[in-house]
Amino acid sequence: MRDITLLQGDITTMAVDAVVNAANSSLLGGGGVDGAIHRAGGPAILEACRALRATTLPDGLPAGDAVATTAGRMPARWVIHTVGPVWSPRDDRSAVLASAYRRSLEVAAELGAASVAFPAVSAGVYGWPHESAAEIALESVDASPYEGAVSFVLFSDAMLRVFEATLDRLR
Ligand code: AR6
Repeated sequence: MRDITLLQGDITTMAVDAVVNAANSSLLGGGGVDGAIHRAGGPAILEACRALRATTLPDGLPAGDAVATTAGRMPARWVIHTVGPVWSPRDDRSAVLASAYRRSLEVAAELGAASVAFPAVSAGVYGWPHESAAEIALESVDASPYEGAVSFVLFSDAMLRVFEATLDRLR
């Protein structure tokens, strides 16, 4: 496995080139990490998202894709907004979640970002079971050709432990 750093904390404080936002397709804000990023970065992020909606993304950002904006007042330079799938017990949406990670790292490479921090995409409001969310996250990052540094910043100690156990198992 490639080197992946696991940390517990608030992603909005991270001094990395790009922080990834677990957004929704509207790109116009929400709760969870999305709300925290917009609060910490200030109005410049929403302004940039509105500009995307007015130009290249009139229908919003589809699940599994990613797009970058300024990080406003956060220490990071960019926010890479991605949209994870909503968990479904009937429908296997794992490929969409994997795509959210893969596309985020493609955008990071296009930006020239040397370091990227991810939250656990889809593992909050979108309801993805934590062990599965961690496994898809770590495997997708491992499979990506992105050459920069990748970290996961998990909000709770419990989620950090899930990611640590999963990483141990995959190694
Ligand atoms: N830093 C790091 N992780 C965080 C932070 C933070 N500051 N705040 C929350 N988390 P969620 P989703 C964790 O719900 O499931 C939004 O309303 C959180 O504990 O933010 O992809 C969007 O607008 C969880 O482990 O994202 C969408 O509508 C993880 O981040 C919807 O929620 C992801 O939880 C997206 O849902």
